[in-house]
Amino acid sequence: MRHILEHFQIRGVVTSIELFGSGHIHTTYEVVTTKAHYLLQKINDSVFNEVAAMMLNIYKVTNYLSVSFPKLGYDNQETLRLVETLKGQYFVQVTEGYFRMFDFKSNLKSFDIPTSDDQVFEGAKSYGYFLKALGEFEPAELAITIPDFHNLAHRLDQFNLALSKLKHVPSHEAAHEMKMVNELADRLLPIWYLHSQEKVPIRVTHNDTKFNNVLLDGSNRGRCVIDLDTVMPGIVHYDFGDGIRSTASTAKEDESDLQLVNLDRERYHAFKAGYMEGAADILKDEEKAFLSLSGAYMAFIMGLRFLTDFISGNIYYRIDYPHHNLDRCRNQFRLTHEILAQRKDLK
Ligand code: GN1
Ligand code: MG
Repeated sequence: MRHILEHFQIRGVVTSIELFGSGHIHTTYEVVTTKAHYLLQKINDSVFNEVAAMMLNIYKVTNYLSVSFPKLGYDNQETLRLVETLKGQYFVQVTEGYFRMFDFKSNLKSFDIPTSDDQVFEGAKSYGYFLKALGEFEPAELAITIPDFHNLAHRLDQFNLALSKLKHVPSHEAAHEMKMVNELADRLLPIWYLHSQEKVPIRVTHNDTKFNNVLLDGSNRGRCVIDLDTVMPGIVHYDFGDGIRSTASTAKEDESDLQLVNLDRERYHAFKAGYMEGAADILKDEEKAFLSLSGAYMAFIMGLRFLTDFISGNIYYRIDYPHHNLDRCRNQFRLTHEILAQRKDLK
């Protein structure tokens, strides 16, 4: 690690390097020096094949936001700052892989599950500001870091391909979940058509708006949206929906006791109110019309990806035990059903 850190323009002498966070994709370390505090990440380049293009996206977006937040008067919204390498670049490739660094925001914190409606409102507001502050940024200027990321038709193809490679489907431990796929897909594909048929504006979206990707300060005010790897062209439903599935569930994403997994209406409304405070004035009526379904769309797409990974031998997501992806899938399918069942009231 120390030899990797030598590539970056860091201040002070390194005093500790520790594993950090709960992401499923990269490996993150907290680095403390005698003068500063950083995050070091080993980039997962089998998930993000085009590391240079991804880093250029992040560079462009953080630069843009550092101008547009103050311009819009959002003085308490911050963005990430990449640490340059000695050669003036934003990542290094060494024998161990690709690495990048960010300033560590020591005064801010993330939460895997929110602890109050107020936190949800605040986090959602930052996500709303994020969408709005990038409202004039041309989506086509960003590289597509993961093609078809939230394309449900494509995720179904990937699932069916994995399914076709299995020998004994009826007796498979995920047989019940496999049967649920087609029915849920029929109900949720209309969200994908909003994008593919351009029925709503294509915007710069974050695409991974889990609650733990927004940092809050000590008074629980939303301050900084992080994890910019998948910022690329998308529709607002991806961000709103991923926010709902991760903040308005009564349990964490991998809770295996499904009785505990429900939709928390108060949290739903807190997220919606916060997001609208941040972004409502740029959203069109045709976008707003489908927001209540978007949480179910994102929960379903995540469940489907967890299921596909499970039946493919757990090659994508980091897992802590053999059935982790199956538990995540069951949890997300249950949440999908909950949101669909309550959809009319949510509207
Ligand atoms: C991954 O980066 P991280 O761990 O926040 C995944 C998201 C999923 C999420 C599920 C690049 O996000 O799409 O929603 O896990 N990111 C990628 O927790 O696949
Ligand atoms: Mg991520």
